[in-house]
Amino acid sequence: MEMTLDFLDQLKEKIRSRSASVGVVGLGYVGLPFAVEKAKVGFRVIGIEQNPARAERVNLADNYISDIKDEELKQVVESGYLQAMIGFDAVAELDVIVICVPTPLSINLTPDLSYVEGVTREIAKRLRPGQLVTLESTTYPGTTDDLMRPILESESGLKQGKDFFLAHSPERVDPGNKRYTTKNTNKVVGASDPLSLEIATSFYKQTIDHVVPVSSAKAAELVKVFENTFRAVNIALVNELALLCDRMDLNVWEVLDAANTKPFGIMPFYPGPGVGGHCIPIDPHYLEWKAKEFNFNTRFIGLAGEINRRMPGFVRNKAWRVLNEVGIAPSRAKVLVLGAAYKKDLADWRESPAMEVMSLLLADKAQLSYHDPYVPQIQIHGQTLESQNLTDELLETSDLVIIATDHSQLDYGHIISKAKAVLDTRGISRKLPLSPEDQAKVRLL
Ligand code: SAJ
Repeated sequence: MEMTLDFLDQLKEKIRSRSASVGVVGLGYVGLPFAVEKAKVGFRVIGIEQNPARAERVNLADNYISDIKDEELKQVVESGYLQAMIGFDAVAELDVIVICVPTPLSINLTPDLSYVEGVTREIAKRLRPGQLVTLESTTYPGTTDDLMRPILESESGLKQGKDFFLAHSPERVDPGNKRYTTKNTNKVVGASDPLSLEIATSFYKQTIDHVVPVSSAKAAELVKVFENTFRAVNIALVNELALLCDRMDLNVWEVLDAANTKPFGIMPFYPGPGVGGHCIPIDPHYLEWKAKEFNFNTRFIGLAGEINRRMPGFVRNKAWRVLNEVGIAPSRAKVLVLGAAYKKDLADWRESPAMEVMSLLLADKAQLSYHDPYVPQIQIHGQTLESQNLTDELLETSDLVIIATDHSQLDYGHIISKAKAVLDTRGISRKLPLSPEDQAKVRLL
């Protein structure tokens, strides 16, 4: 036990004095902001990134994450507190290693932990006594204890909680959120032995205002997957309501706006063209998959995913109904889609419902164009489409304008005044002072 306390005391002192060297594996929208926060307070941070272009951009302080202030990245890179490298050679010298790699889904909605497993094996080869390893990637309960721990222990011969320390602390990044950042977002930390929990909690407390310890890594993993399931299910609920309101010829936006006047016991969610991003459409299926091991069917998750995945097709059908009202066939229709990104004021168009809508429109032979101020180019059906300049001529010559992503910087009042017909899938137009003539052009989801 005294051996462990020596390692623990040394590591605690290094963390307290911020002389600990920190590795961050994966410099994406989670890893890079985390690395900058640690470097800002004086930790020496090594970013381990498999994409050479990204590593080079970090070392040139060429920022590619909109949630990071350019001058902060520049400051920590130029002062030598943050350096990116390819490969894992630095691992043996590090005191703390934080893993922030993707946890995607396979084509049939099953977890793909190949990144986590691959990184864990590389770390295991270089693991030494006195190190802390934490996993931040969103995953099913059991990944840290049942996948990572055996690899780390068997490869190194070291024991968790005695020689090295292992914890799970799920990332809680809301891309584009200007109010909640890495530093002021409460952080859950869980570990399956008390010493690992103690050291991981002290590590996170160095740069995060409020840390929430839980009793195990599994509990911490489940907290995050629950958070995203909560959103997926509630978004699906309002999407289902939109589908029903369409049948009942009721305005779902009016109903939800009125329901949200209730001062308690409700939370605003709104329908849309579907659910995008690399979290909400994906993470709940990690829990759905794991639950089957316990002969348990998480029906809410499956149903939410099914409803949310139906929305792009619903948008396409509504678009054809709008065009049909003016006698235009899909294959002859000039359709302008506003927004390719998965949600407003972001450039990320991966897993974007707008892309699914455009794909369906192309399959129906529509003459498609798009405009997105954040996304200059997209690839779809093997074609490359460029974002078109949003000119009055483009608006006036389009048979239908679909608002798929409600980027704040667009002038929707002007857009509607110039368009022939508008399908607003984000309800943005409902807040505008439109003339009766313009109001008549707009169909809401
Ligand atoms: N969406 C709706 N209706 C809504 C809310 C969202 O259609 O009422 C759509 C959005 O347009 C988007 C998708 O759902 O396409 C996901 O939006 P989101 O903001 O829920 O998800 P992300 O992936 O941008 O960020 C989320 C975090 N969001 C918030 O907490 C507000 C959070 O769930 C996670 O911390 C984060 O993903 C993550 O990394 O897990």
